Amino acid sequence: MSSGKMAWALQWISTMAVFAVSVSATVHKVGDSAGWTTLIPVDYAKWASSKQIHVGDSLLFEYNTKFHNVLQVTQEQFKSCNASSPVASYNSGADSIPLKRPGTFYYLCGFPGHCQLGQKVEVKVIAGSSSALLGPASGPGPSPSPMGTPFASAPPPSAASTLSYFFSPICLLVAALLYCVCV
Ligand SMILES: *[C@@H]1O[C@H](CO)[C@@H](O)[C@H](O)[C@H]1NC(C)=O
Ligand SMILES: [Cu+2]
Repeated sequence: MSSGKMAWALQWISTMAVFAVSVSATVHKVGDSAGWTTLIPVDYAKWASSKQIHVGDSLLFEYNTKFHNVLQVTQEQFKSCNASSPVASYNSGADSIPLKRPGTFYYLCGFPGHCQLGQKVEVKVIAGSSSALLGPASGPGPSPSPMGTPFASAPPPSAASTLSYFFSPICLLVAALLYCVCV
């Protein structure tokens, strides 16, 4: 084989390895194992404050569509549980919402009374993508006093599946395969 090809392949592999690290997007399941519900009194504010949510991550709302939906609203409407003119609405029962820019985003359930019961969540999205393979930023994270929370029994990382764990082995495998084919 030519050394040119070899160099190219190595270059490509290292590029993909960097890509694998930088393209890490975490899926944050709202409410963790409880999901998006009123059946269990989930403290969604506490849930949100326990997460580090970055641009590029996404939220996953899972719920029974007979009883719930997801409406993105403004801060004012969030405060007053006003569902009359949402910014965006979702009703698939497994809504994946990509978070494309930093800022604070407000979601509530539009079914009568549910927001008042606490089915509302305020999400702060931090600039910069999460880098699971580089540092502790999106690891298990800071766990704000687990004491006194009746429903905090779920292990912290269970709900947040980090794509980078898939990405890096897949990228490296593809790179290795291509390397074998090309050289
Ligand atoms: C809800 O929001 C709409 C649109 O902003 C507004 O017209 C309405 O008065 C609000 N309702 C309440 C009860 O605040
Ligand atoms: Cu609801």
